[in-house]
Amino acid sequence: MPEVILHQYDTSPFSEKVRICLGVKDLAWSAVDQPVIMPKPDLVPLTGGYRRIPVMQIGADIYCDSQLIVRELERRYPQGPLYPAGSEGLAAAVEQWSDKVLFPSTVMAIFGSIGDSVDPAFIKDREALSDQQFNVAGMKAMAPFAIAQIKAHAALLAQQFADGRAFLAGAEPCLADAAAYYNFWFVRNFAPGLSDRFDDLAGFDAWYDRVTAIGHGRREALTPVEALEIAASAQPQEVDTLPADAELQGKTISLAATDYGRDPITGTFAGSTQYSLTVARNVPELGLVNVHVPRLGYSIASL
Ligand SMILES: N[C@@H](CCC(=O)N[C@@H](CS)C(=O)NCC(=O)O)C(=O)O
Repeated sequence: MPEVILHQYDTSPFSEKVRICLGVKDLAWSAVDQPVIMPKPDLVPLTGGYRRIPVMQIGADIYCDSQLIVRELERRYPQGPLYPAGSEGLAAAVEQWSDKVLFPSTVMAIFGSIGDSVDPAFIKDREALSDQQFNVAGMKAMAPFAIAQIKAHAALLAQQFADGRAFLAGAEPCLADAAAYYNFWFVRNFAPGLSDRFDDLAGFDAWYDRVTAIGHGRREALTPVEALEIAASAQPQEVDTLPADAELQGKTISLAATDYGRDPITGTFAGSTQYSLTVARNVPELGLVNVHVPRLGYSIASL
């Protein structure tokens, strides 16, 4: 059975980023399909409150946020580098740009265009997730602007292909490609014809097709119950702590995303790296699990 378990759903754009990275590494993995809206009774016991998708599970280690998931994939499975030598920081910076700058335009363009035909339960869920920032009427008004923004972002990427390279950082695909790609994948699949092909941006469509062709690695299916059983029968990996965080060791803390979906994860501080923060949680039905979040974009509070 594959070690890597991805809690996801097929229509999730951040999951698509991770699925392409699994393809770059040609990894075997199990997909646990989770609900698209709350409640998520088979996810929240693992994460301790975090509800967003995707979440990666390896045994009793739970990795929240695609940003940390891809970093952990790289640490454990270095083949098919996601952070290629000489472009490590650049790949991560392109990811930040895509997640934080391009993604909001993508959401606005898609839901401003198709919002009226979307299940009202989904709209209500996303309004709550975003503290009412997700607003279909507002997005409708902004959709033409958002579409123009998406095209202007695509033009930035297209500049990279002027020298004939196949992928953003060179001849091989990396995180930059997966991260830049998923926004266009989201538009293309959910509001086709809107702003998804750019024949006039030399090299862009051919790049998009090359990233699609990478695929998702070797995917199997796992039930949520099986995933919980795997967590219950495993022990978390040992984690180190950065010297700067030593005073937090053993303290009760809470970690939370700072943008949306800010449900806190409370537990005992268990470790940190330059990129991540970890809490240990003792869950009645699972035993000890370690929940990891990225440092970037997450707050930490001592309780
Ligand atoms: N920064 C997070 C963002 C994740 C995110 O916004 N995921 C969307 C789905 S693609 C989500 O969780 N939506 C609400 C939900 O599924 O409950 C990440 O990179 O994983």
